[in-house]
Amino acid sequence: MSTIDLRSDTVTQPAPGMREAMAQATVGDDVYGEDPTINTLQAMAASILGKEAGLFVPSGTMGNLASLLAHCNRGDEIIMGDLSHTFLFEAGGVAALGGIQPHIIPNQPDGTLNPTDILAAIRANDPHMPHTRLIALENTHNRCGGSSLSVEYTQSIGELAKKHDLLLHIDGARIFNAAAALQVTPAELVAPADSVTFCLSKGLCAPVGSVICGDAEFIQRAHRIRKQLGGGMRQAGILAAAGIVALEEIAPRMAEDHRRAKELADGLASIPGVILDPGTPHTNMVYLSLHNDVLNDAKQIAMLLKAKDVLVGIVGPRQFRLVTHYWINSAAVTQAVNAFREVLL
Ligand code: TLP
Repeated sequence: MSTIDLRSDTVTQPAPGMREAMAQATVGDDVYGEDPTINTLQAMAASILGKEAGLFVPSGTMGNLASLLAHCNRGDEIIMGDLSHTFLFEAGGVAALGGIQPHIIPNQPDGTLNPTDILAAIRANDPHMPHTRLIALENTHNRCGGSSLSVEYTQSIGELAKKHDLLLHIDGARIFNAAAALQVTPAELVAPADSVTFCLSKGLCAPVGSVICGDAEFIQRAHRIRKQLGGGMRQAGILAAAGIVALEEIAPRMAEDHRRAKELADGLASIPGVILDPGTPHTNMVYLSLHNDVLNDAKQIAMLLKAKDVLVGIVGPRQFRLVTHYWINSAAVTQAVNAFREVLL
């Protein structure tokens, strides 16, 4: 029996066709801008996201970091959610490496930032204060259940940003999931943003990489910063080749992962001891907690599930995140639900 890995969509093995594309990729020195496969991927990504240019980077973390460093100066402030990935899980990179101060406001349960909170966080033009430079959104919002931010909401924040002379960055690690869930194009979702990072190595199944998109002048600055961060890769077209397959073949099938997440949530809903988060799943993530009657905590339950070849993400003392992806089919969903039923007996 093969292991059912629901810890994240980052665990995805390359999809069929990727290894072959990688083996056949034409490559060059990308620090010189001479890798044709990377150039193709960047142009494809920019065109899909409706931006002028793209930049291949090794990870989502570097994509966000290089974008934010390209936009901000030391002492600037970024308004971001208290549950955002950049605030919680990127090792404080913007502060440590950019001297940029995160100004944290509450994420609403649906992943949005309240415009009133944003307005209250914008600093006055006063030499005592940091300079507010940028608003950062996340779509889909990982810690808010994988929820999607709508086109209308993003537009309203884009307008607010413009009005106050601020920039807008979107951590769109899973923007293709958001687009599928909302039945809109990724370009519509990021139109108001000055920059966006999306990941090839999550639900899109590529082994490595993310792409930053924005206008050509911004991408030029991000390119230099990528080099400063040590992310200037050489014949990395081998990696980009998998990214091209991801955009052509995997991006169009995101809704399938969302259907599987729904099957998973429906199966788990009938198990005593499981409390599903309200509204879960919004996309490819199922968030759930253990009922107080369950004596084991999340770590113990995860170990019991592991013994049944089911791996789950632990996100709190009694809380789990289960993520569906290309390698989770209906049989895997059934097996995972059965495993939960057995360990929660
Ligand atoms: N998220 C990972 C973990 O770090 C939590 C996961 O398993 O979901 N933005 C968002 C919204 C993300 O969820 C992640 C990764 C990143 C950025 C960072 O991407 P990588 O791991 O490529 O640096």
